[in-house]
Amino acid sequence: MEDCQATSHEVYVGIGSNVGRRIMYLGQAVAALQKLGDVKCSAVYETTPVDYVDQADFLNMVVCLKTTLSARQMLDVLHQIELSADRKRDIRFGPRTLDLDILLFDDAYICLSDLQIPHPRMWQRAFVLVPLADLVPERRGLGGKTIAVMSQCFDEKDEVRYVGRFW
Ligand code: PH2
Ligand code: MG
Ligand code: MG
Repeated sequence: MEDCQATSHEVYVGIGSNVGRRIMYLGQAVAALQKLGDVKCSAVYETTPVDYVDQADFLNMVVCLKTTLSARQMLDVLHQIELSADRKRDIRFGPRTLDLDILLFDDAYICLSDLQIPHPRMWQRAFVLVPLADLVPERRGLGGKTIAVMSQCFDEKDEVRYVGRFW
């Protein structure tokens, strides 16, 4: 018999907001992702900005989504969700109502001009690895260490403060 089931993918999406009602924007993103498939959410953390430091603190979290969308389709959908939160693209690494980044897509390695998976900066970012460790502490990352171990290897300047579980 022909197999008509579309392949399901496991996608990890990093979510951040540091403009306006941050928790509301995170909630909008979770609701939009829930329409695409089953989701599991990390806790929410308040984090000190990195890369571009002269901006407000972020709320960050990570969502695991099971979906039949391709990585390219996911990227397009994430852009649409950002746009619906009135996201502006002006300063690189600067303030944003909502930022949705594909961190991991199954075990895929993708290197295109506009889509790199795993996310190239995720391994240096406590605001990604700490919430990711809520969902997949034993998964191994760059260099073979577990996400749980990597998430504990940051200085105090990479501040990540637990806020709570909302979803
Ligand atoms: N996102 C950035 C740049 N800096 N800092 C924190 N703490 N959290 C973020 O989500 C973040 C950032 C660009 O995407
Ligand atoms: Mg980002
Ligand atoms: Mg982004």
